[in-house]
Amino acid sequence: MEAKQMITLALSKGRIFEETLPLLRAAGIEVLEDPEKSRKLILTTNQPDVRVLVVRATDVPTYVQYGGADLGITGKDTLIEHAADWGGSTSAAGLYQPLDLNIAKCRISVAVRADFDYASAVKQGSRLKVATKYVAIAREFFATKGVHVDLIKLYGSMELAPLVGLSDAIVDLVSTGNTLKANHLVEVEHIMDISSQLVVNQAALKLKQASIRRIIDAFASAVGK
Ligand code: PRT
Ligand code: MG
Repeated sequence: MEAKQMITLALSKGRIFEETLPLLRAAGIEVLEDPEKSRKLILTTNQPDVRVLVVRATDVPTYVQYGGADLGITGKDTLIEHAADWGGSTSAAGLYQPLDLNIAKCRISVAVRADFDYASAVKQGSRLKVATKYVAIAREFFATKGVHVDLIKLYGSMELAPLVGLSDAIVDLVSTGNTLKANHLVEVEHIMDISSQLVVNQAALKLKQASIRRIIDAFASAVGK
C-alpha cells in the first residue's frame, strides 16, 4: 500500500475553474470553496489528500514545472508560450502533458480593422505591426508564412491596439467573435484551435504514481478518452 501523499492541483479562476469542476467530480473530488467568493488561494476538497491552488492562468505551467503543484490545467496557448522559454518543448520544462481536456475551447487568430486590407499588405510584402500576448505563437506563424512583423507585447485588451494605431493586426484568442465585432475588427487568419491541457510535474508523477494516475484516468474517461 502506497502512503497517502498530498496531491496539489493548480487552476486559474474563471472559465478553466468552472469547466474543470465536472472533471474533478468524475474523479470523486469536490472543491469545498468557491474561488470567486473566498479570498483563499489554497482550496480544500472532500478528499483530505487533494487540494487546489488558485493561480493566474499564465502562472499555472510555472507552478507545475517547479513542483509548487503536482498537476495543473492550462490553455494550450499559455503552455506553448511557456514552453517557448524552454526551447519550445514541454518536456524540457519538466512537464508531462498526458491529456487534452477539450475544455475552455477557442481559437487563436489574426484580426485587423475592418478597413485594413490585410491580403494586399501581405501580398506587397509590407512589414506588419502585430500586437499580442502570444509572441512565440505569432512569431512562428508569421515566420512560416514569410511575413515580416514587428511584434508588440501586450498583456491584455489586444483588441484596442489596432483601433488607436498601435498596430496593424493582433494575434488573440477568439471564441464567439463578439469581442472582435464590438471593436470593428475582422478575423483574417485562423492560426490554431485551443483547448485546455492537463500538465503534470514529471518528478511528482514518479513519486506519486498511483494517486496521479488515478486522477489522469478519471479525467480521461470523463472527456471520453
Ligand atoms: O484574465 P487573466 O489576465 O487573469 O488571465 P487570462 O486572460 O489568461 O485567463 P482567462 O481565465 O481569461 O483565460 C484562461 C484560458 O481560457 C486561456 O488561456 C484560453 O486557453 C481559454 N479561453 C477560451 C479563453 C477564451 N476562450 C476567450 N474567449 N481565454 C480568453 N478569451 C478572451 C479573448 O482573449 C478575447 O478577449 O475572450 C475574448 C474573446 O471572446 P469572444 O467570445 O468575444 O470571441
Ligand atoms: Mg482573461
